Amino acid sequence: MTIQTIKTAPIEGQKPGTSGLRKKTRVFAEPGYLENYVQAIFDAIEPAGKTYVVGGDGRYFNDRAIATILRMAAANGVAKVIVGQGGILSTPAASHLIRLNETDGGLILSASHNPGGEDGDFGLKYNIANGGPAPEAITDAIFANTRTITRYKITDEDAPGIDAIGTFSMGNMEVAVVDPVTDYAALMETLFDFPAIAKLIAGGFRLRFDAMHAVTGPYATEILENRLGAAKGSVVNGVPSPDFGGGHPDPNPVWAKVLMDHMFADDAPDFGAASDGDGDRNMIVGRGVYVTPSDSLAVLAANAHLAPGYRDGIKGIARSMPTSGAADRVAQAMGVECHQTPTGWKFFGTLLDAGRATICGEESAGTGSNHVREKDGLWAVLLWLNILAVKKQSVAEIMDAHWQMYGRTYYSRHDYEEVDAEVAGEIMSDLSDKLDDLGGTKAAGLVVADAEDFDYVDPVDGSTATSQGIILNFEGGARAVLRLSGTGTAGATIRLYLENHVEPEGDLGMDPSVALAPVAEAADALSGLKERTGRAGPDVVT
Ligand code: VG1
Ligand code: CO
Repeated sequence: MTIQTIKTAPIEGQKPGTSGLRKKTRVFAEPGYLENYVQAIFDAIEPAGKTYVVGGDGRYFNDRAIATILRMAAANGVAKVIVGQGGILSTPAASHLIRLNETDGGLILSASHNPGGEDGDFGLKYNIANGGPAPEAITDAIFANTRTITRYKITDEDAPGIDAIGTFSMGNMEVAVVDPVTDYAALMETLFDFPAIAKLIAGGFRLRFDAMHAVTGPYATEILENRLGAAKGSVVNGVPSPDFGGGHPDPNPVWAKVLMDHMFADDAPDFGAASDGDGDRNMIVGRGVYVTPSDSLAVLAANAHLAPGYRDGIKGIARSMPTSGAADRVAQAMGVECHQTPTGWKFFGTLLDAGRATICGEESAGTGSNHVREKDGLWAVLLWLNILAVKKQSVAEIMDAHWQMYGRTYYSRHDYEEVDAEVAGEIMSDLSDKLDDLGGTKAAGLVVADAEDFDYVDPVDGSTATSQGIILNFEGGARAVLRLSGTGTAGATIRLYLENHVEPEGDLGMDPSVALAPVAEAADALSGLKERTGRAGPDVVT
C-alpha cells in the first residue's frame, strides 16, 4: 500500500457554526471536494492510531464516499474503522457504536432530512468520543482547515467491499464491518419494556411506521415487526433507497402527508410514526391526532419513568430555544432542571455528559436522552409505545390528560424557503437593531412585553454562542421566534416559530392555526417578513 499526497486548493462550503458540511450531491462528488473536507477533519483531530465509526443513511454517493474515507483514513494512520454493513448506520446507531466501542469518534454521512439523490443533497459530519456532534471549537478548526488546505492523503489501494460482515485490513488499518442494527436494538431492549409492548400489540393494537425510504427501515423492521410482533407491513417504505424514493425524508405533516392521511382515515391504526433520512427525527401521530414535537417532548419527559431505563426518574430536561415551553412546565412540576439551548443537538452534549439533563428535544421533531448523544427517532417511538402499554390509553387520551394538567401550548413553525440570502440577513439585522425599542409596541392586537437576540452560555463548560435567534415575547404569554436555518443548501430559509399557551381552564380544543393567527400577524408586522421577502405566506407550515 502506498500513500499518495495529492495537491489541492481550499474549498468553499461550510457555514461557520454548523456541525457538519451539507452541500448539493454534485458539489460533494466533484473531484477532490469530499477529499478536501475529510482531510480538513483529519487535520483537526490527529487521527493516527485512533479508532472511528463510519456509516451513513444510504443516500446516493454514500458508498463511494465511504470507500474514499477508508482510503484516506488508512493514509492518515487510523488504526481501525468500524463501518456499518453496506455503509448503513442511522445517526443514533452510529452514536451508540462510538460509545459502546469507546472509539475516538466517528464520521457520519448524511444530509438528514434534506432530499437525496444525484440532484439532492449530501452531507458529512464528525462526531466526538462521547458520540455527539463535534462542538464548535472543533468545527471551527475544521472550517479553518478547509480554507488553508494544500494537500490530502489517500492510499492507492482500493477499499474493501463492505457488503459482507467481517474484518479486513488496509495496510496497518483494520476495517470491521458490523451489522448496523444488532447493537442498537440491544440497547433499546435495555431501555424499554419489550414484553409489555409486545403484549399490547398482541392484544390488537395496530401501528404504522413510515421509514420514508430512509435509513430507519431495517431498524424499525427488526424492532417493531420481528421483536415486538407488529404485523408484517406495519413498517412501510422500509428499504433505504439512494434518493429516498424521490421523496423528502422530513417527518412532519407536510412531507409525511401519506401517513397523516392514513392516521385520520376511518380505519386508522392506533399509532403512527415516521422518521427522517438519518433516523434521528420522529413524528408521532395517534388515531386522528397529530402530536407536535414540542408536546411530544413534554409528554415523554412527564412519563419517562414508566419505562425501565428511566425508572428512577429524570435529572433534567433540555430543549432548544425555539421549542415551546410545554416541557418547562413539566420540569417545574417535577422539580428538575430545565435548560434552553441554541438550536442543534451539539448543545445538549455537555448537559447530558454532566448528568444535568436526561431528556432533550427540539421542535423540529428531534427527541432523545442520555442513552446516546444524538436525537433518536425510534427511541421516541419506543418510549411512546412503552407509555401507551403502561397507561392503556389512546394517544388522544394521553394528550387530553396532559393538557388538563399543564395547559396546552399551541405551536407551529412557518418556513420561508430559498429567500435571497441578503434580504434574509437584513430582515434579521433590522429587527435585531430595534429590539430595545420594541417593548410596549402594539402589533396585530398583541403588545410586545420584551424582545431579545438569544445568546447562550453553556452552564457546564462556559462556552458561548451568540445571536441564535430573535425572541419576541408578548404580554399574555405568546411568543414568536425568528431565526435563519443553518442546514439549507440553497439561499436562506427564515423560520418563524409561534407559540401561545392556554391554561387548563382555557380553551384546549382550538384549531392551532386559529390560536396562533394573531402571533403570526404580529411577528410579520414587526419584521416585515412577507413584504420584504415578497411572499404571500410561508412555503411550509408544520
Ligand atoms: C434544523 C432544525 C434543528 C436540527 C437541525 C439538524 O436546523 O431546525 O432543530 O437540529 O436541522 O437536524 P436548521 O438550522 O435548518 O433550523 V437533522 O435531523 O439534520 O440532523
Ligand atoms: Co436527521
